[in-house]
Amino acid sequence: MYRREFLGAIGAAAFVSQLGRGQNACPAPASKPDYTLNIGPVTVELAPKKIVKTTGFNGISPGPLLRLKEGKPVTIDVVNQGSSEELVHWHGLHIPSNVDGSMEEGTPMIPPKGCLRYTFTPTPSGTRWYHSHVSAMRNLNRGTYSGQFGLMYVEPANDPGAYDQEIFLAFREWDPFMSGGDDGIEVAYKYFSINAHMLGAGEPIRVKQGQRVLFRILNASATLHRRIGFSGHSFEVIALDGNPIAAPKTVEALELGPAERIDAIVQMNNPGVWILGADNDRDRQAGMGIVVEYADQSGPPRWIPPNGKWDYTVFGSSPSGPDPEAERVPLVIQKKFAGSRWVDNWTINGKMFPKTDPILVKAGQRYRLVFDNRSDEAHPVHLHRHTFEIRSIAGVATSGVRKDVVVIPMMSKTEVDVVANNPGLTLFHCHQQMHMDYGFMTLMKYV
Ligand SMILES: [Cu+2]
Repeated sequence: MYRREFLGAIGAAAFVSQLGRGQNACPAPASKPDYTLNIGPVTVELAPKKIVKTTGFNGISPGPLLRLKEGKPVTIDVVNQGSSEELVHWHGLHIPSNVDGSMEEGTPMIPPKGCLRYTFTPTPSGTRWYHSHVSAMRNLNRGTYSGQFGLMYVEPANDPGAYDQEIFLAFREWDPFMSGGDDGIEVAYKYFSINAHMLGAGEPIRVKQGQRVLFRILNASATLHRRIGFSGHSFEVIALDGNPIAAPKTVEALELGPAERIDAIVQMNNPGVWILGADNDRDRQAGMGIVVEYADQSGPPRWIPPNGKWDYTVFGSSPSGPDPEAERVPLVIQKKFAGSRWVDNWTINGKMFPKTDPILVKAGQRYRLVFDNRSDEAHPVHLHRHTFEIRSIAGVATSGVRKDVVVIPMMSKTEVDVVANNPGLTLFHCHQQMHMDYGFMTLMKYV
């Protein structure tokens, strides 16, 4: 059995094939890939006797760190050893629709025992990640509920690298289950970790006084927002969603919605044994923390809750000069109660995906997406294949903060500018898996 699908696109090609028995790589084209990701069952030992079974990449979860170079084409073979259709989304890259990893944009699905070769040129540089982009609905073994995710870093051509250590941290919940009742159903989790270990179960981060340590932090949650602190220390935030900010700012607490990333440098200037972790006591005590140990220090790790309110606008600057010419695109977000003991539905301008109206754009034009969040929840909304700039949050104007996910606060308006500079179908959705699956999604279409 052999099937080919070449979808024309400049600089990229997606290639699907059926695997014969015993094959473990895309059989053609004959060239070797730079990376291979095998989708299959994994067992994660978060701590002694805290064992999770899920689906992951290459026998582990999180999957391997992918280090790519900006502008250098890469070939990644994804082999699906699982039992259902899959695909991988390369989150935060400006790449063509047919390799972006979203069925709604036209990326081919990988059938069970099939393989897909993704070839693309990574850009822009920065902290990215990759994850399954299938709809899960009420199956909590699918999509971002599963262990199919990993960190990806796109190295810039010139990295100033003013740090002594670089550490990647993925905050993550495990073993999801449905919880709730009469006022709707939500997802709860049994275990919590940073990377693949619960607090105290893995190796500590070992530092020396005077070091500058760069943390590249991902909220890999399917559904939960996260507030993070590092006892006795503060974070000098240098990038949001991998995109450098003009003037780094120092804060005690970081907050990330699902899929957001923060790069921050910590000056190791307070010798001791400390906890970096979730501010939420219950979640941290259930595993979401990591010990940071200075050389020649010992004793039980200490936790001190962080102070301060997270606010994107402190990382931006006041807009100066006239507002750029941009067409306004109103997007009203509402929750629709779907019945007790059922999952809430979500609408954009009154419609659920796939019935939502597409956002129509012309190449080269600037658009101001006006999110009017009329619900009592904050939403981490994500635009594929583009980077946007935050222009205002709840009435506070800002500029210079470029992201691919923005948490839109409840009952308020958030504005972002996007330049339509990457033609092709582009998915827009809430990154809260249950919101996305139940309506909160639409397409941006170039006309
Ligand atoms: Cu949402």
